Amino acid sequence: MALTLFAHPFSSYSQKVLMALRENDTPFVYRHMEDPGVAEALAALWPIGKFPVLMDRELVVVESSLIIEHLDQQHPGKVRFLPKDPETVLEARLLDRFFDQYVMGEAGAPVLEAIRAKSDRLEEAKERASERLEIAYQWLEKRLSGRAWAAGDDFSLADCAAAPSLFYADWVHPIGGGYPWLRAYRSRLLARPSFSTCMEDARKYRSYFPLGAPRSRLGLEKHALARICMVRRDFDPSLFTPSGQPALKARLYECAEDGPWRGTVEGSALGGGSTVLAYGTDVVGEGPRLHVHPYDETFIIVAGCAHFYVGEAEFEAAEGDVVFGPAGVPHRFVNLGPGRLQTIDIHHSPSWIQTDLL
Ligand SMILES: N[C@@H](CCC(=O)N[C@@H](CS)C(=O)NCC(=O)O)C(=O)O
Repeated sequence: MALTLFAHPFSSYSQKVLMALRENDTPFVYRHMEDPGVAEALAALWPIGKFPVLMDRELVVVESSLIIEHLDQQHPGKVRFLPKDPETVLEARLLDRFFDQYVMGEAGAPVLEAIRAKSDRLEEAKERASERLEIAYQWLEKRLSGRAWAAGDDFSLADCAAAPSLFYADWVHPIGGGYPWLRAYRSRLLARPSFSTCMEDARKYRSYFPLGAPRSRLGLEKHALARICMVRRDFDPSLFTPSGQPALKARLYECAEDGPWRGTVEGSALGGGSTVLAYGTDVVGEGPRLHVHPYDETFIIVAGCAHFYVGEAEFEAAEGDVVFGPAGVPHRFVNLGPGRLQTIDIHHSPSWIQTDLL
């Protein structure tokens, strides 16, 4: 294959180029920066050591914007990244520079500060980033008003730069409700399949983000929707015969202790049909092993953020979310961080029955 890309799924500049490759289904070999020997191979090609780097047969192409221009010239597809008209091409380049330097660059500054060995200016760096991003958002709001894409009428290089920049900048300094055009533009980019694939591939590296990846806004919106749509059904108590079982109480965990809390109350202890587990961990990346139950399970995320693997499905769940694991479907979850994950897990069974698979 002619093209090889040195990249990492969590890297914004890698995502910019991956988006362009995926827009045109351009075939390429992915050299993941965490695979053995890949960082060394990259350093031999490009002593600066930054990625992405594209190899087109013998030619080494560096810098994300130039890689996209190279693809546009040498491997054109249905989506053209550089507009034909000379005025619009300058607009595309301006917006590409703007997103790289004044959005991604500013958002990246506190991130770099946080990962410095002796980070003593993090608060200052965060404040500075917020001030500068606010100025960038104001400019972009005017610029994007009435537009679908950043330059001209069509998707371009500028939009490839915009997607990862706005995706991450919003984590550092949220794009407020006063920027409706910018927020709508970000949502449009995030929904584009070439970028949503990047987001999915990056998801499992979210714990790398030193300032803490955000809670799922989508999750919150889904909840708000669930509350609005939820219709309670009344029933006629006179037609119902109580079972005669007594009400009982049991202790799941000692909340006077610091936590994270773990504990179990089997349904049989309360005379009920559900077993309740508390599971918590402060260790990012930690979680129960892959396992399966012969009954359904409902997980309530009480604090923090988790990545769930349920059969073929994978998703992120944050504080306030509820996840359903059907009977017989292997599942596990890990703490995505930052900080503590605390869940309450309801096993739809009077006793806890489980087989660990790994
Ligand atoms: N201007 C470069 C920036 C590339 C860049 O900063 N890449 C980051 C990853 S997103 C990197 O290589 N970081 C590792 C390092 O600096 O050693 C481009 O557009 O490609």
